[in-house]
Amino acid sequence: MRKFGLALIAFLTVGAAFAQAVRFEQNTLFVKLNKGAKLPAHGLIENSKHLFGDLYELTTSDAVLLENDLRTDSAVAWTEKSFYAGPRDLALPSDSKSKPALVEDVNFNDPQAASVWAFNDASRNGVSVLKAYGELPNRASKSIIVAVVDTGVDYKHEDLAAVMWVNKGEVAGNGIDDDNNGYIDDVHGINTIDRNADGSASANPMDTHSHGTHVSGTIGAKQNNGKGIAGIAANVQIMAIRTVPNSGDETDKNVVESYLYAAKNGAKLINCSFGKKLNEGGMVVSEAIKHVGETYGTLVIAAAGNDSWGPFRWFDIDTNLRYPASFENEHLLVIAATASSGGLASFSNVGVKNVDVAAPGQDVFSTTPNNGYQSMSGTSMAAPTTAGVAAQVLTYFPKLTALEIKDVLMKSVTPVSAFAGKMVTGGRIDLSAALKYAEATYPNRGSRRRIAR
Ligand SMILES: [Ca+2]
Ligand SMILES: [Ca+2]
Ligand SMILES: [Ca+2]
Repeated sequence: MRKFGLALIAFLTVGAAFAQAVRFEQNTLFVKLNKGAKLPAHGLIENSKHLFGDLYELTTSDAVLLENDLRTDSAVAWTEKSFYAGPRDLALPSDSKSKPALVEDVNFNDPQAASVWAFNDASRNGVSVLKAYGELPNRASKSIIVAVVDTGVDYKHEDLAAVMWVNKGEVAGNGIDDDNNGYIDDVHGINTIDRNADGSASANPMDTHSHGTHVSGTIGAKQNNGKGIAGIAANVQIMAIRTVPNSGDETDKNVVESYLYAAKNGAKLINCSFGKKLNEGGMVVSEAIKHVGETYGTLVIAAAGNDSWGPFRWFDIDTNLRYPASFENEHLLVIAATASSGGLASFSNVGVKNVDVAAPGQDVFSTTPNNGYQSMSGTSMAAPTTAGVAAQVLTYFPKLTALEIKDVLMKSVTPVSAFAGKMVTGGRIDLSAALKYAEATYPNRGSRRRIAR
């Protein structure tokens, strides 16, 4: 059975690779220069944009010809095209048969908060959200910006409008880049899919799918507003970046731009509930993740992917690579999905090297566009559960570096025997334990202590 399964998947993958290998943006080429080298002049370079370090994004009429010339230039370390991810379904419908029990003793006034089963204690397979709110650190709370790089966000949703990031230096709708960050009218974020005539990202990140809105509610839906649900994090701002088309198929160029925009504009976490099978180069996106981690203290949290089913369970992303999840990159936290019964969600990818932790991702109840609420399933939902926990820890420990917040989340997991050998930690994240671990291990990274009255 196993042998048959491998043969079949090899067949499917070869077909997919053949169809997708040639799909890249004709007008974009990334170039990494050797240290200290200058960008060579070339007639096919129409525009050059410095990204960071020795990395440039070139605009050209012919990426293939330009790459052929530049890759052998003595100034050039490597070149890479901007590849498409390939179309795919973004999330799985929830299985109504597995509807989780309502959470008991919810003390938020939000009418549907009891449907967020991740709030349960570890003994009930949750991430101890309610428990953590009963024992908050004796520290001041700082607002944390989380970038949701996704299909966009319904920033007018009744349970999200109040938690949207607002770019305070930007005046909406006046056609001017008031804060001079390179983006006109970017009040809640940017849209890298729908670009202006000059090629710059547009300003409206409205969700025309539902994926990004669902992800956002899990992280930070407004607590105690008498509406909808409660997000995991209390003091969070959602930065909306529309980069994943409704059909999947995001490009490396847009992903890199999203990461850089998020970090430069203050996001400490980037939720990345997407991934792809092919990565012909794979260097630019990984370098961007490292750059935002090292330079801005921004951690990228990525979904492990949903390829497990039937004979392909458990689908191992150490050997069947998925990107960004399979990058060997310490500035990346990769999340598997759990079910409310406590086990791994049947669709979740695994990988003892490339998957770090697990978090609730099946039957996750959250916000959808037009003031809607719905259950969805996927590692796409496990990543924002983790981002919400991370944001709530950073609220009290805002000076943690990207590697330190990753360390806190990984060291404080609840071990689950069935997860051993399937991910680095073999456990499910836990907010209560993470806050205690941060207080014990990184007290100097905390906000000021409150004075007891
Ligand atoms: Ca601006
Ligand atoms: Ca403006
Ligand atoms: Ca609410």
